[in-house]
Parts: sequence; structure tokens; C-alpha cells
Amino acid sequence: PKAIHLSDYAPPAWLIDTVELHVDLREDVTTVTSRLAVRRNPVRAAEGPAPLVLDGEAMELVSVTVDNRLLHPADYAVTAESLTVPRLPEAATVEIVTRIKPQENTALQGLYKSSGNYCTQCEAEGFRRITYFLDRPDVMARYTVTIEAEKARYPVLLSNGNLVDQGDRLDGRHWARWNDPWPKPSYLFAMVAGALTQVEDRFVTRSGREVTLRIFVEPGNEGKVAHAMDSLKKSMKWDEDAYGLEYDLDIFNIVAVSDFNMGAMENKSLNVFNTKYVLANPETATDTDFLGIETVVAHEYFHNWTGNRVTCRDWFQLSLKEGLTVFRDQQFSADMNSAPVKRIQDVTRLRQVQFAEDAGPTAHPVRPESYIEINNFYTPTVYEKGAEVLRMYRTLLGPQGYRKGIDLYFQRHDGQAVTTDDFLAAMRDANPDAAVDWAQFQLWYRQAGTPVVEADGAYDAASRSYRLTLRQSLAPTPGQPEKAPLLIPVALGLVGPDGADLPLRLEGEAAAAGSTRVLHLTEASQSFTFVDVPAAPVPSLFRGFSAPVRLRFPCSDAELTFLMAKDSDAFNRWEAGQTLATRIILGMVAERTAGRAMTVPPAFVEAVGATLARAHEDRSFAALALMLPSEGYLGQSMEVVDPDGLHEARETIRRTVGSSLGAALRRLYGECREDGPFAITPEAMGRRALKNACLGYLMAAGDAEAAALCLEQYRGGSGMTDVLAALSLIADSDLPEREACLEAFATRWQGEPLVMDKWFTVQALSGRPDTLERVRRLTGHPAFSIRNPNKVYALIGGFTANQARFHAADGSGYAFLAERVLELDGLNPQVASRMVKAFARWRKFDAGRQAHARAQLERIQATPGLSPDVFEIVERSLD
Ligand code: HT7
Ligand code: ZN
Repeated sequence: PKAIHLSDYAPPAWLIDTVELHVDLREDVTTVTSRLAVRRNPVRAAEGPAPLVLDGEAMELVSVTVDNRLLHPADYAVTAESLTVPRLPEAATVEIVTRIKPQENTALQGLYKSSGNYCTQCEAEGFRRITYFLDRPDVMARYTVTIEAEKARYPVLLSNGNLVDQGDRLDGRHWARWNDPWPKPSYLFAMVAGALTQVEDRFVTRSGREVTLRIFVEPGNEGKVAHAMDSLKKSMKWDEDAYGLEYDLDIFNIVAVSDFNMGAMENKSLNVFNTKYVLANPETATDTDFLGIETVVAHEYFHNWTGNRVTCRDWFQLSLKEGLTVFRDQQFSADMNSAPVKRIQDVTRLRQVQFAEDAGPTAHPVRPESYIEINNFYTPTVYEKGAEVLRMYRTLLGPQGYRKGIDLYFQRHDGQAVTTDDFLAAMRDANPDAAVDWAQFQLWYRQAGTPVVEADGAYDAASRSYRLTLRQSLAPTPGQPEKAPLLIPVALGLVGPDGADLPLRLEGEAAAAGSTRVLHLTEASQSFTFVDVPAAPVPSLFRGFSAPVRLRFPCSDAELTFLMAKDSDAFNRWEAGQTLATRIILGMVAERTAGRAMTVPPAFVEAVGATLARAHEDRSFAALALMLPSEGYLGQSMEVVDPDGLHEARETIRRTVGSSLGAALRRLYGECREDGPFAITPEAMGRRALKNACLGYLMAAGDAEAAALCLEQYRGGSGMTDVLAALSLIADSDLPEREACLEAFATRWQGEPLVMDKWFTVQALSGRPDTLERVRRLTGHPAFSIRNPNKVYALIGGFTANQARFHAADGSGYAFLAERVLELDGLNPQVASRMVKAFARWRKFDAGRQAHARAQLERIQATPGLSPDVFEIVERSLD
């Protein structure tokens, strides 16, 4: 497979103004007739006549007609990936007839069937599997789409825009015609045909447009869409209030499908969603699911402006829409719930997955320079690190400066396909007085890797000054041996001995500026001297996680405990606890390696006790503060990852805390239980999260009382959050009731695929030694299907997240994954490629594990007919 380079970008030689699609859906074959109004792109006029080269794959070409003249096959050329029409006038109408078989499409890209219904997924390059087209985001056209199908089987026929006509045929078939008035790239095309029920609501925009909102689901699921609908209405209102952006059509449709490679897709006015992000009620969905739905519904809705109205020039610019839209959905969820809690959750995910990516062989910049398969670049770096870049714009410019930049961006680029450089230019030009080195800021898009910032502070009592020295470094990443210093916004405060923030006046300044301020770290090493500092402070650095960096600051355990209790910044209170826990766990692993017994410092147990004592102040926050850093994240800090040591150390802490603080944990558990009628409010979710955090520690201690509590919660739990929390602990335990509980759960929920996904994951994540054996067995369970991405992510993805079991020293976990990847690759390369990424960090492990992982990667590499998706990841991993 060939790599595509950003540096090779050229505007398209041809443009397409309108598309008239006719899709005739039949059980044996689907016929697509596409009428394109094409014209030469004036910006390429100087180059003279160029052939029309259309993208197309996995279909049969029936005919090509130009301006109503049927072409002879000798008049055009077809390859496995393209259709070339060499001689055309300046403008022409090209009609192409193709045949496809959606019923055989297991890759779930293009037109495919899910539970008997037809649906599409065109981002990034799926439209070329429906018809020949200039399948690139900088070709924007107006679409009119006619869908024809058997009425009894497919009563609902949907596409983008407005329904303009429909009718019945005499033979039991019917048709519907949709017109989308907004020009759009082909990746935003969508159509659906199926037997679906709808739930309808309405939203009136601030300018008075009444929008009909519909959510389509398989019959029987209509009772599970209320939360998604509510989230949609909240998103529409929030985007008007926070960004001044209003919806631009009279209809907004969402269709939920159970076979979907990702979370959802923002097709213009016809979003297609994975059922996971639509269907929920308290019996079947956890609080995490409810929050996920709120976020994903908002994310796809927000794309209507950031992605659809202003789109990407090419796929290297993917973060233009994804980073910005993730940042917007993070802001929205923070406003709907608790801002610090949301920030902690987002940073936890960023560190867990994006920092890991940045430190491995698939590291790439937010704006990548080359790719083999674009589907491999829907990554945490493009999405989550991209969102951090947006957050930094806002941190540097302030909320008003950021908003000015956003307004200018839409003023300049509405209706265009643009680049991250255009976005940066809008931010810069809207803020001419901002002291920001934009050329340096741009490096966040261009340089891969997570910067390390080392901090050092010294207080001088005589001059009442505090000198903070910051040093930044960025390790080489694949293809980028040399790095330049970045512009890093450092939001900081100085915490005085009583816990109050001290005034922040830098040497040379006339007056102090607030209790948190943003320093610009621009050099490799830079010092900042604060004056009028009355006493030795403890610095609180990177408040709110103001930049995606790893901080190294040699403060004492006592200072961390102090910040845990006193820092006015909630994120840094949490962060101090995480830093302390990380330090202790890594210390325990070192003890174990040296052959000594692992002991938990009493001061740590005391600090956890203090967290419990304050827990009632903010229960959601307390639940997060009680959470130990994950084994995956902890492994990132080790020269050679020791998955067994980490697992044991972490479990030892959990056990010690559980037994030392048993009384306090039980008391808190009891208090949180008294939570009145079931509600999905931040307060109620906080109670449940805290209660389940307590239960986790109590179960780790392994006493009979805890087991009884856990079983009682499992059996009598009102709501999936509590039931699943209890079941996870049971699945991880040696309780004699374990098998019966798991079986009862499967029997109860066998008719609910999304709940069965949880059942698979709970077992895949179990720390028990027989987990792999069980996971193997579960691949043959009737509820499991390797063709369904949710099942694969639940069971196989769940297993690869199980650090101790996936990285078993005998290589058995690796061998299992390789088998599954090869099995998947023939069916769904995109999902196979997401799974194979679990190998990426193999060089971080010991020699024995490395040998096992390498052998499996080489086995995959040597397999004939590998997809470009898997090929690219394996190549990079072995490089
Ligand atoms: N923009 C959407 C991306 C997406 C996708 C990409 C490749 C293959 C399948 C896909 N499904 C959805 C999702 C989003 O970021 O909103
Ligand atoms: Zn998105």
C-alpha cells in the first residue's frame, strides 16, 4: 500500500456542483445511478485539460454516459480503485450506473445492512463504495437522492435534507426523494432504509425556526430514547448560547443502528448512531452510559457547524473538525454537569490513551503528515490532543478572545473546506493585541509527542521572592528526531501555608494579577520570579491541566498531601492525590522487584481517610479522588513495564485501604445508599459513584461483610450502575456465588445486546488467572459475534485493556489477539486495526514478552492479503 502525503495536496482538477442519486435497493443487488454536474476547477485551469478521475471500489460498473451519450468501455478506464474519463468538455453531465451488494458488506463502510435495515457510513472514504465520485472533502456538492425499496420491509426511507417527494409503485415498492440545500462533501452523505419506529419532538431556535427532531430505532426500543432526545435539545440550546450557532434546517434526524464501527456520524441532518449512544434507561444503562450519550449526541450535533458548514480541505486536517468538536462537547458536558469532574475524566482518558499513543510507534502529530489508511487516523491524538490544542487557544486568549476568533473563523470560512492553518489565522487575526507567538503555537499541530516539563522552585525569605524554573523537552518520535520548544500555557497559583492563594506579582510588574495566572513557557528553560511573597509557598502548577504535558516537580509527599487538602483548584487537588498514589505504587513495585515485601505507607492510608472524611462536600469528586491511577497509565512511567508488579501493588493498596479504613468506608457506603428515588442528576450520580468506590475498597479487603453487601447490591440494585458495579467486583472475586451471578445476569439480559456487551466486558476485565480461557470460551457464546463491532470492543477490546492478563508472561494473551485480528481483518479491517493497536507498546515490556509480541506481529505481517489498515499499524509497530 502507498502512503499519501500532506505535501502532495493539490486542489481537485474537477468540481461537482450537483449530484442526483437514484438508489434501487433489492435483496440480490442494489443499483445506484448517479448523475453528476461536473466542471473543470478554474484554479487548475492553467494546467490544461485533465481527465476526470473518480474514486470507486468494491462495485461493478454498469455504464457511463456523458451528456446523454452512452460511452463505449474503450472510452474510459476502470481500475480496482478508480474510473477515468479522459476527454470531457469544460462542463458536463456524467451519469454512472453501478451495482453493489450491501448485504455482503461486513466492513461497515459505504452502504451496508444492520439488523436487516440499510444504512451508510461514508466518512472517511465510504462514498466511493456506493458510486464513483471525487471522494474528497474539498469537493462540495448539492445532493438530491431518490431511494426506492420494497415498502413492507423498508417502510422508512431517509436521506439528508428535506423530503421533497415520495410515492408508491404498483409492485409493492415505494420511493422517497430527499434534497439537501447545503453543499456538502461526500463523506456527509447518508441514507437509511428500514423498518424503524420514530420518536418525535421539536425545538424552536432562537430566531424562531421550528425544527422537527426525530430519533429512529428498531421497534421495541422507543422507550429508551428520552435521554438522547433531551441531550439533543440541550445541545441545540447550548450551541446558541455559548457559540451563537443556530441549526439551519427544519429537520434533524438520528437513526440508531447496532452494527457501527465507531460511536456515531454527523451526516448532514441525518446522524447515524451506534445504539450504544442512543438507547438507555436506568435498568439497562449505567451513569457512564447516560453521560456518554449526552456527550456523543452533543458532539455530532455540534459538527453541524464545526465540520459540516465549515469542513476539512483534506483528511490531514481532520483535527480541524474533530479537535474543535471534542473541545466543544467537553465544554458542553462540563456546563451540564460538574466542570472539575468532567475535566478530571477527560484528562484521565487523555493520559491513558493519548499519552500512550504519543509514546509509541504510532505517534503522530495532531495534523499528521502522511498516512496509508485514513481510517487509522481517527485517533486519540487527532481527537483528544486536538481538543487540548483548542483549550490552549482559549487559555491563552481568554474566553472573549477565543470567541472573537471563532466568530471570525465562521465569518471567513462558512461553506468552505479549510485547514488548521486557516483556523489559527482566524484566532490570530481576531486577537491582534494578544501576546502570542503564533508560529510557535502552530508547533502543537506539527510536533508529535508529549512534552515533559520539569519544574523547580526556590523561596528566598530575605527578598520575599519565589523563583520558579521550568524546563521543557520533547523526545524524538517516529520521523521527528528533532523538536523545537513549544508555547506552553502554564496556569499556576502559589498556595500559602494556610492554604490560601498568594497574590501573583512577577518581578517588574506594578501590581499582582489574580490568584491563578497563565505563564507562557516558550523557551527550553525559563525562570519566573514572583515578588512580595510573604511565606514559602507550595506551587500549584498546570491548574486545570492547562497543557497536555507530563509534569515533573520534585515536591515532598507532605506537600502533595497539603495540596490534596488545600489547593483552590479542584483539578490539582485531585492531581496531587494521583501523583502521590503513583509515587507510592511505583515504589512498591520497585520493592517487589528487589525481592522485598510491599508495604503501603501509613501516611497514604491517612490521606485516603481524609478524602473519605471530606467526601460529602462533593461526592463525584471524592469518587474520582479515591480512584487509583490505572495499571496502563502507571506503566507509562516505568522504564520496563512490569504488569504483574503493578497489578499486585495496586491490589495491595486497595486491600490495605479497604481493611484499614473499613469502618469509614462502610459508613460512607451506607450514607450514599440513602439516595431517594432514582435520578440521573449529577448529585445522584455522585452518590452512586462514591458508594461504588467504597464498595470496591471493601471488597478488596475480602471480608465476609463486604461480600454480603456486594451480593445484596447485585441482587437488589435499582439500576444498572449499581448492578454492574457489584457484578464487576463479583467477577473479579473468588466468591462461590460468582458463576451463578454471571449466569443469572446473562439469562436476565440475553435480549438486550448492549447489556450483554457489559457482561462480556466484566469477564474480560477480571483479574482472575483463568480470564483468557474464559474469554476464549466466550467468543463462542451465542450472544457474541465477531461481525458486530460492539461485541468485539466489549470482549476482545476489554481483554486487551486487562494489563495483567493480556500481557501474560507466556505470551498467551498476544497469541489470542493475533488470532482474532486475523479473523477480523477479512471481515472488518477498521475494527481489526483498532484491535491490533494493543500491540503497539510491545517494546516497553521485558525481553520475554517482547519476543512473544514480536512473534505475533510478524505472524500477522506475514499473512497474505492483509488490509492496508492492519498493515500500516503492524509496519509501524515493527519499525
Ligand atoms: N466523524 C465521525 C467519524 C466516524 C468514522 C470514521 C471512519 C469510519 C467510521 C466512522 N464512523 C464515524 C465521528 C465523529 O467524530 O463524530
Ligand atoms: Zn467528531
